[in-house]
Amino acid sequence: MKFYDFGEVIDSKSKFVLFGVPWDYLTSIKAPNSAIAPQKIREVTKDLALTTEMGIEIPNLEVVDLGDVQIEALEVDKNLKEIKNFIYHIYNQKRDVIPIMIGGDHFCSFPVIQTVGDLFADKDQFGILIFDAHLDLYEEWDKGIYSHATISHRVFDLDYVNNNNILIVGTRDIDIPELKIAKEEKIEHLDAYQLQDYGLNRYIQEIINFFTNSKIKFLYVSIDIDVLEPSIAPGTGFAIPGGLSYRELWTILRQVANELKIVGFDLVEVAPNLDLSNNLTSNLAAKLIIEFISFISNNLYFK
Ligand SMILES: [Mn+2]
Repeated sequence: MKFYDFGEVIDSKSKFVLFGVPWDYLTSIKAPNSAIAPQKIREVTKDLALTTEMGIEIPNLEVVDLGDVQIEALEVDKNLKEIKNFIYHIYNQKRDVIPIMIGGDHFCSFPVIQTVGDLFADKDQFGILIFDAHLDLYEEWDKGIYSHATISHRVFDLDYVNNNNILIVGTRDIDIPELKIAKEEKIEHLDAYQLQDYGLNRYIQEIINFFTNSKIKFLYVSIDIDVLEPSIAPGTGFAIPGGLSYRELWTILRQVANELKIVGFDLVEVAPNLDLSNNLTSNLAAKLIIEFISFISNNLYFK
């Protein structure tokens, strides 16, 4: 089953190339299963309607679903290489496409961000926006420097990433060592509670201003599903109360896609075995992905 039955061949019209990373070895929960999320999120799309909320016909969006990267759970270095090579393979077929990764745990985002960033010519204009309940800024966690709780730190360690081009949004479960690192390195985060304090419009403006003040024009967006309020996205390993609503995140993505050029995005940490029996979290993930694609298309086509 492909995501919304999209084709699997990149051609001259392709704009978005979606792929799954079925890998959850680097999570720290005891019963991980985000590895099955890529397939589950594809599966639920067969029962979802074929227009976006704003009336775009989904089959008209130029999306290709290349399937999943070959993963051997315990082979960390090999998997990182496989993921990188998968993206090289995409760009070799068409350079100006937008890669979309469905995880897997949050560490799956690291090789994707690294590859998209490494290959991006104008690094001064490249930024990273992460939606997450957590900072994921531990230096090491659980299995070492590679963990879903260290992903933001590993991204921050990339030589073209600094506190002017990475922003973490929706945080509300920050551990003491992470807060210390964020303060020392001046890594900016907009906490979930600030959305209520500021109101949605100012919150969005804070996000956009952060990047435009740094002259960032091109953005990679990483969405950890746990940024959302767990009552609407229960199928995830670390359910932290006080998250964003679906509509708030939808509105933020809509505005961000309008103001900045999105060069890649991912959605991670959906755990289908922890979901409700009506697949609420997988449905929500599929909707968010297709809605975000439609917002980006709108910007590509009409600006
Ligand atoms: Mn995360």
